[in-house]
Amino acid sequence: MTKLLEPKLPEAGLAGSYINGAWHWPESGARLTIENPSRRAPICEVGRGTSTEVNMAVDAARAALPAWRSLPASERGKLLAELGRRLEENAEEVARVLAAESGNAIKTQSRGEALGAAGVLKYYGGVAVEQKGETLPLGPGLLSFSTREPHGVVGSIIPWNSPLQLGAVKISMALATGNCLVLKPAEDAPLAILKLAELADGLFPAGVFNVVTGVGEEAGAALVAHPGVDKVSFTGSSEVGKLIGKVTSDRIANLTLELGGKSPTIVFPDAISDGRLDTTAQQVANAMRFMRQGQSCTAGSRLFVHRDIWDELMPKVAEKSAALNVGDALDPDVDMGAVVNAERYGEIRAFVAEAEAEGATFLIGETPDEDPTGFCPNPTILTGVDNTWRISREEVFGPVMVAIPFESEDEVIEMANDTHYGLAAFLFTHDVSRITRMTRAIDAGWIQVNQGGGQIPGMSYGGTKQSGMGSEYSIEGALEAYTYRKCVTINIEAGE
Ligand code: TXE
Repeated sequence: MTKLLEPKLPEAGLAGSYINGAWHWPESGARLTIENPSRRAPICEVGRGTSTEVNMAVDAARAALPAWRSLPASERGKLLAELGRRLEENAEEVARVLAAESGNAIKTQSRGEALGAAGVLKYYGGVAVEQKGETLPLGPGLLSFSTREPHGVVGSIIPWNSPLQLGAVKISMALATGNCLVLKPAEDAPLAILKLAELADGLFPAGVFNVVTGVGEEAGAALVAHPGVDKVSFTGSSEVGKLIGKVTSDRIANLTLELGGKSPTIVFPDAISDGRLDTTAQQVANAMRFMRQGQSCTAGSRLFVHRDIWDELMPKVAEKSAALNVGDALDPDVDMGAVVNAERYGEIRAFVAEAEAEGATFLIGETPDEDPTGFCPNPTILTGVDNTWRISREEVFGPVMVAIPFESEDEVIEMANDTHYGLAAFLFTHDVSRITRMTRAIDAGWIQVNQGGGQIPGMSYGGTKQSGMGSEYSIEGALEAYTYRKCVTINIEAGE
């Protein structure tokens, strides 16, 4: 067996809350145990912050706001880019912590996530200067212009599936646009964010960037409800997103939501002709995010394959997916690690068991073991499934793909859109007219054609329907969601 890599824990950051430029243990003394899902073993404890820590962090952010928003955007950008540089330099160390807490394999996921997060910080560092306004041609006596103003204090809540990447996006978008931030990472995976806070320590003025660790119903709910939080940005489940929407609408606080998905992957016959079978099958497996245990909001978890190529394509997709080496996320040879905790593992198990009982057939995989040594289910592809079954409609958030044959374009469009989600879609065809028709017809914020890649800085990424509102990863998204337009009209001839 290969030697497992060991993570170096965030030393200063174990207190959990980073408030006003200092580490802080919760006054209540309450702690959260962070576990390694690949080994079902505790890693360490962090503070379990509550409204007390949230209040302190929001106060610190409010105090830091006037000076921070007045800094030239290029100065704010420089600091973000420097954080990106520090993260890049320490990427291996941060990636190990990330793999340990999230279960995402170091080899295929966590290293890439650390470098990707650094790229996001550097991108926003560069484009921060693009916070431009407009002028209005109102005639010679009037000067009218608009500026883009930060909302003020942003409260961001992130999940555990890509904590570092999502954290980097929230930090960048808020800080680049002149907002101060209180970030609450997920209770299952706060450690990589604490490593990032360690790297940021002393870089930003105290109070500009704060982290409060804790559970959703306590620290998370307190942050969303705090009257000193002008904007909330949330990535997580649709259920919690709806709850947050009710709270923020009560006090008309600005809200960005990035929620779940049940994304379709659609493969037409020409996608496997002319020697393309192998690469298309690989990209279909990539789109499913098997290497991230399917724990990605964009996962192409509903595979629609044209009936004419079903017999040729499906064994190849099965072969590519089953070839992944499943195991401990810190094993340098492992491709696919563990799902995040016992609860998620249990839910995935229940989804698969239910589909099996309804008559689904396993092309690969099985109902996960009841009591495994690590929460590492195998890649699973189910056939003989209907698009109306629960497994085809709800977000399983595990390595489970359903595959359904189709015959016509109209039929597959109807099935693909028959969901309350609208986040991503993957289309495999080389027919330009079909690409144009299909991309127009499919309800999704992001459609990839002939590939199953990940988000890149600069793209405007976000969903429609119940997948959320607002977009992230681009300067346009940051300006729309993290600033408001202030219009100023000056009568320059008044009194003359
Ligand atoms: O998410 P939650 P969970 C989906 C996916 C997954 C399901 C449940 O289907 O199986 O959600 O995951 C904080 N007020 N996604 O339960 O609860 C919580 O502390 C304020 C898709 O882990 O939404 C954490 O920081 N905050 C998604 C964050 O919300 C609250 C990624 C996410 O946790 C809160 C994750 C409350 N009342 C899950 N309750 C995606 N879009 O990628 C919880 N939180």
